[in-house]
Amino acid sequence: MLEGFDSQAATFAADVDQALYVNLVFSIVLFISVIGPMLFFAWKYRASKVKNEDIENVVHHTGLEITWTVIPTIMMFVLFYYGYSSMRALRTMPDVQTSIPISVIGQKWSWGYTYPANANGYVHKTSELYVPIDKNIILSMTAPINDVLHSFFVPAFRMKEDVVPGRITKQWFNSPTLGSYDIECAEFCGTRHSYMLSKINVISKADYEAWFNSEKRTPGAEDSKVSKGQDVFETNGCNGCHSMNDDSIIVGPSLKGISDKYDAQYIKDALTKPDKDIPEGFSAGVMPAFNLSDEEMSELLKFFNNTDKGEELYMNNGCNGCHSIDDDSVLVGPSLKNISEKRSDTYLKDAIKAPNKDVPEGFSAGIMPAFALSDAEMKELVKYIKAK
Ligand code: HEC
Ligand code: HEC
Ligand SMILES: [Cu+2]
Repeated sequence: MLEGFDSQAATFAADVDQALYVNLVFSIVLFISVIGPMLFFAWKYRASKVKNEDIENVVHHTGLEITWTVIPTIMMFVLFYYGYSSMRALRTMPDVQTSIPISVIGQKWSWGYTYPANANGYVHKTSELYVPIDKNIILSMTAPINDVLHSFFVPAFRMKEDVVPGRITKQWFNSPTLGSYDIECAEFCGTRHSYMLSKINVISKADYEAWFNSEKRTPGAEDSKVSKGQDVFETNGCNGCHSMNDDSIIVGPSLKGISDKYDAQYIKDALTKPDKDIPEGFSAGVMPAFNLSDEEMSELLKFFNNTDKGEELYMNNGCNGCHSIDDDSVLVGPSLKNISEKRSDTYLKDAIKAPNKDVPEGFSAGIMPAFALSDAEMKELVKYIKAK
């Protein structure tokens, strides 16, 4: 079921519903007044009841003709009034000064939102839309030039507008009810069309302001445990086509463990020239080219080279009690910062499994305990140490 559909969650939703109901009632009245008499006369003058000599040629009936012209005409004008006035409410943009402008990108197969810069110059980008209650919001929507048509549809707001490559379409709204409302794509746009979903979260003004002036990823987030790289991944819609958590194929191949398979250059090329190397079983021309900034690229690579697991192992096994990793200070054991420049993977693994084998100069054996980790854990731990 659509979330919040019953709540008429935008100021103009009631107008749109009223136009719909007037339309529905008039349609039923007109349908019955045409089909009803037709059925009645078809029955009354059925072939077995009428003799040829009884048939009269009626030429004219002024009263009847005026009635069936004037009444439907008035009804059509009433319909026009409701349709036009609700459309005007949707199409008349509010004053920009008193509104929040937000850009919307619709692309195969995800939605992305970019907010104005806050006082510190920080620009929020999200994959769900966050707006304050009782505030006019103006959406400027577009799709990348090499993409296809989409349509931004919010059923609970009774609002829908096309999103067109290379053109900016606008839609405004003001929501007087807190809540979370579904956004769908209402223009068939290919394989993952029905998964092109997002949400509008209407939150209190205070929550919005607090978030807007912060660098937090989402309002109310404890703090972004989510990295900048994951943001890049989601706001560019990579997650619409690539799984990161498991091996499932969405449209493109799963990118789980991608940085173990390929080097940074290969990944960069895969983004800028997606049709250069095509992995087996996939076809060219599906993945659009992306032009990320150097910073975004390096955050993305960090995200692919995910070291969360390793960091957890490092902390939980108490390595941090004896080794610094962010600077060169010596705690009990040597600092592990930049250790990958000095030591091979095998050396590091041995040093953790059998610490007394090779003892670095200035330290003594018998202090570091041996750790029995599984191969997978060892791999994650070494990856984390090496990334530092
Ligand atoms: C419209 C769907 C789509 C989107 C969006 C998309 N990709 Fe892809 N991606 C594909 C397909 C299909 C392939 C396989 C064919 C090819 O290489 O072009 C692919 C291939 C890749 C590869 C190479 C994988 C390999 O094993 O060789 C990488 C890396 C990649 N994508 C990363 C990304 C990133 C990062 C983003 C977001 C910035 C992204 N993709 C957005 C569909 C997509
Ligand atoms: C009780 C303190 C202590 C703990 C806990 C400890 N270490 Fe050590 N570590 C040392 C000492 C002392 C040395 C130097 C002597 C040696 O090699 O045994 C060392 C050496 C190392 C080396 C070799 C460094 C080099 O330059 O040769 C690595 C790698 C290492 N530790 C990683 C780890 C990891 C990973 C953990 C957590 C799983 C860990 N250590 C936990 C004290 C500790
Ligand atoms: Cu779409």
